[in-house]
Amino acid sequence: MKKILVTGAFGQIGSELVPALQKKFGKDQVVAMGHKTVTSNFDGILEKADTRDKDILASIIKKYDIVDVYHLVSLLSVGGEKDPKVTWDINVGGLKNILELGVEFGLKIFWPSSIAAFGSTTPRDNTPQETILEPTTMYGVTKVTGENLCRYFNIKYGLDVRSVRYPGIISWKTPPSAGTTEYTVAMLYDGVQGKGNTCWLGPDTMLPMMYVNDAIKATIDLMDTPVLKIKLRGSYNLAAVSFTAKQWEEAIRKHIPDLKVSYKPDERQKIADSWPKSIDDSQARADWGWKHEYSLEKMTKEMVENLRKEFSIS
Ligand code: VAH
Repeated sequence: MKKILVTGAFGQIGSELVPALQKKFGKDQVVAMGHKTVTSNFDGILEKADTRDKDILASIIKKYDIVDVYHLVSLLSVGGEKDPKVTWDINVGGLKNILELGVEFGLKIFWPSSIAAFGSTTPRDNTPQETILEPTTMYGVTKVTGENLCRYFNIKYGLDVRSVRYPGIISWKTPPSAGTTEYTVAMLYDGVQGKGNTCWLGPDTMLPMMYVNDAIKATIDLMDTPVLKIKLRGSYNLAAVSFTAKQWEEAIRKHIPDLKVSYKPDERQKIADSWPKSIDDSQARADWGWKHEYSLEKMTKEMVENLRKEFSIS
């Protein structure tokens, strides 16, 4: 049986990817690697390590005879601006360690890029697969660098590394972080708890978004795709739904009629304005059959229902 390593296993994506992989392959086939944030009651194989320590990563890969790696560790748009040097060290240094170990141990690797790889010179509507990549955040710079590293390691060493450019991912199981697109989760959490919400982006801000279930499906589907179908070794554009902050508010209000939202754009507005409004992901759909399942309405219904249970609100 294959042993799978998930780094960044306790972040927004990892905390849902690990259970999905455990369900598919069995708990004893998945190693969850965390660093500072580790869920106390985690049920599975747990390792704590810093992605910048290549020797520790190598020891984990040897200890469990790892075959597949989902390398999710990353500082995001807002956190990444607080200390750009650390962001580079973690996001690029960590990825380079994993790619080098991938060559050494013959690993198959998944690594997420992001719409943050695009910048204000990128066409914002139906952003094409091949386009201008001039990001204005260190997070975005590390994603463009990472895409080039993945492509180089595939060309130079034949490393089987696969990647998608995640849009804003929306989930309910982890509380909202301060990320640019997390205004969505923050509005939902406040609404379900009957609190007023102050949205840090303007009401007309449109961004490409995706429910976490779709993101997990795309991630596992890409790793399961026969290698001959993978035509792109930088990172595939990936999309589901695009909506404005006002449309998000209105979708939530269908379930929470007394939702109160005020709009007070902050420094994150500049980041959002440098990202696309919508994405052309036709190559992912053509090469490996990508298809999203969650509409804006379907995701808000599912999230409100789950958060009401989570907060014991009828
Ligand atoms: C952020 N949620 O806002 C992340 C995401 C595309 C944005 O990577 O930084």
